[in-house]
Amino acid sequence: MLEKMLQDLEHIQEETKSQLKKVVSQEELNEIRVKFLGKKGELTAILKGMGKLNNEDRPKVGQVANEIRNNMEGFIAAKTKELKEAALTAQIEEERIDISLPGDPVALGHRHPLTMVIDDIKEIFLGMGYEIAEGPEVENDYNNFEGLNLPKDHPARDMQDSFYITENILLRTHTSPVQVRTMAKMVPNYPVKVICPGKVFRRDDDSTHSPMFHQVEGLVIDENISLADLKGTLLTVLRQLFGADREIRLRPSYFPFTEPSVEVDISCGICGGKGCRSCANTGWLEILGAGMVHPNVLEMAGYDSTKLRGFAFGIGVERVAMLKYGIDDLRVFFENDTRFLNQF
Ligand code: 2NM
Repeated sequence: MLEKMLQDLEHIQEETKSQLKKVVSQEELNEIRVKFLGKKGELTAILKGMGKLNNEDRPKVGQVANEIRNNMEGFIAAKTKELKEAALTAQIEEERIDISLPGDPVALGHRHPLTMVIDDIKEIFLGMGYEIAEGPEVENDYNNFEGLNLPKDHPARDMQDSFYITENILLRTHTSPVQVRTMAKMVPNYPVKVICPGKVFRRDDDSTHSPMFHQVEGLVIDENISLADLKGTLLTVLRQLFGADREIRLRPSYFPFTEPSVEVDISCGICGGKGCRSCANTGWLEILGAGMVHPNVLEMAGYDSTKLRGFAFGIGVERVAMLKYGIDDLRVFFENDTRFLNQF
């Protein structure tokens, strides 16, 4: 009886050990635990026979049974740990990030061609000692018109040409109000040497006009400023912008805020001034407007026009970019088609 029970106990221990070897899942492991150690399991079944043992043998079997239960629990615990570790290893393997894989390419943007031209112009003027001034795009009547010698009945103030917010407030039609603000801030100090880049707005819309476009205007006020200073400055700037081989010419023109006023042409970069299709056989391309600041403008700002003079100019950024890059329709700048923009 005793021998038989000890053998049986030894047997279920060995049986547990060997069956555990084949276990690959937590479910199978639980089945084995129930089968050998459960309330209705094999160990319990063997121990039911203990009642038939004599008083001497019972404690021996009890002691061996305890040892064997501990061993079996130990095997199961070890297997549990093994399964958990295997599961974790599998999970880590599954989630592993292959750091050698190339990443998703980031589409790199770049400056807009108009920004490139504005930056070029700024750089040139900064190199000549100018300061850069900026101002609001929504302006009052005085800064946009009145202070620039454009009285209330002047045709350049036509409602057709401007976007009005109220009778007295409008989207600036040029960056000149920034020069007016600069003069108001500086007066009576001089010299004034500023450029004012920015967006301007006019009620125009076709292949050469956009309701929003960009200007860089400039203003110099000092003693003894002459038209020669203006011409020399513009020649220097335009040669840096378009190439050292370019010439310029000044033609008489009219602006309310300058007297005299000029249109500035640059020699054609395609034919070198001989005349070709792109310059309508003239050899010249119109590039900007300029002039000597009207004494009324200086006086309204508080400067003594008998002591000081100034020159001013206005460059259309889109026009410069179109000439520089050979673009014939200004609207492409604002359509944001990356096939166009990526060419620069
Ligand atoms: C132009 C042409 C000529 C100009 C004049 C002034 C100011 F404020 F001094 F009066 N600012 N900008 C000016 C002169 C602008 O643009 C074609």
